[in-house]
Amino acid sequence: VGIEELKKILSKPAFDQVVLSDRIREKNKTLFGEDLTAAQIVDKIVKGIREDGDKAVIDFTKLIDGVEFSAENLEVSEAEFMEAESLVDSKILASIRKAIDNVRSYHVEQKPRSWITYREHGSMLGQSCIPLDRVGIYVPGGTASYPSSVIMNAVPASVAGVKEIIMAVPPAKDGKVNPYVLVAAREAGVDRVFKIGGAQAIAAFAFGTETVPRVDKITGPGNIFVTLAKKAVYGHCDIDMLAGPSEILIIADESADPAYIAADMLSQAEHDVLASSIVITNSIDLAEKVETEVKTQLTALPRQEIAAASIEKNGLLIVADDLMQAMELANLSAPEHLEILTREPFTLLPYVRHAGAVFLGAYSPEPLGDYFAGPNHVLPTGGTARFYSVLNVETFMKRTSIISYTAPALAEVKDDIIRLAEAEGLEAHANAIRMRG
Ligand code: HSO
Ligand code: ZN
Repeated sequence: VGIEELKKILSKPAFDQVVLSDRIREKNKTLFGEDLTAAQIVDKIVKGIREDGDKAVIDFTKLIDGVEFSAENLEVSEAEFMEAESLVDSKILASIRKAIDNVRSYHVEQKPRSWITYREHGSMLGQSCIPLDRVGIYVPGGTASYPSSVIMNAVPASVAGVKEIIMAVPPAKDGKVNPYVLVAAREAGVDRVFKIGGAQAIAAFAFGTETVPRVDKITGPGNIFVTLAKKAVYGHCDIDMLAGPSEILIIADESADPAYIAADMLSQAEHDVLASSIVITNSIDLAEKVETEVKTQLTALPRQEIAAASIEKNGLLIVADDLMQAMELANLSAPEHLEILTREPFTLLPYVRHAGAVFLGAYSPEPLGDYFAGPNHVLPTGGTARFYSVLNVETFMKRTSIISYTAPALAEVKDDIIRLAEAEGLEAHANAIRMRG
């Protein structure tokens, strides 16, 4: 395709239309007794939970997850945590702990400081950074139940100093939760875990129920129902971002190893059929080698079916005129993950305008960031890196202004303020100033 066409393809938002697969649509038709759009389903769930609290949570959990809970066992009990601990492999637990240490020490660097400046006549101005009281972390279930995502949400919240971190995760058919998810939650500082999935969890977080306390902010990835529910409750509480399927964009020149590129593409592709993996290179030779490598490596993957479908639908190999054009196209796409596999990757870094996270050089593959290096893996997708940031400590804090003037400091500025108040026709404002001086 031509360059203009390509630009259009790359800059198209990834989730401006919701297309449910036939399988999901059929399933929902049976569940709800009518053919509803994703937004209508979410609306029904959010309204139900806002009005009926626990009762609606229990009913929807039975309907959607096929699990019958009473209000008492919506929350993961101490016994369940202990069972989870007994099930986990000690080596994996040790790796979880190392990952938490790395993520914690990276995020400690981000912590904003409250500040105060002293002005003339002894007046002061400042800003205090205050952690949120309570946040709710959503962790998806099914094949995407990731202990690493628990860490990536809980650790920055704990570094921020959030008073209470609660979490929701959908129960499996047997009413249980992945033991690694539970252990990671404990290790990373989560206070309470609820076995609630999808839009139900988001609504319970936003409005509170008899069992689930209302939160101030909801973070964490989820499927389209979770994302639409976050959009629906925004304003009742805050949310981190609207997240879509995972993406990687790799800029490579002829010095890059095609096997590394193929492996990194497939590491995204195996997440989801909707995940996208794009390579932009200035070398036709490399592009051809990558294509062959992807085919070879695919055959050995346990999640081959998902990865192959993702590559087939959303994989792109682009040959650009040069690396600067590659960079321009990458910025248009604003990918979640940008890998730069060129001879001198740092020379391109200043041109990166829109990307969730940048991985430089052959030895910084994306899974290093997914699990271990320390930076967060909750990143903006679908082109929203144009305006969203990676999840960070400030996601869990807010800022408050501090103002303290003395009599001489106010006297010096009173005429200006009175003039501005009068210009706005706000006499009471002007009086509040006049009275003091
Ligand atoms: N690449 C995913 C995060 C993840 N990978 C979790 C493995 N586990 C989205 O950034
Ligand atoms: Zn990943």
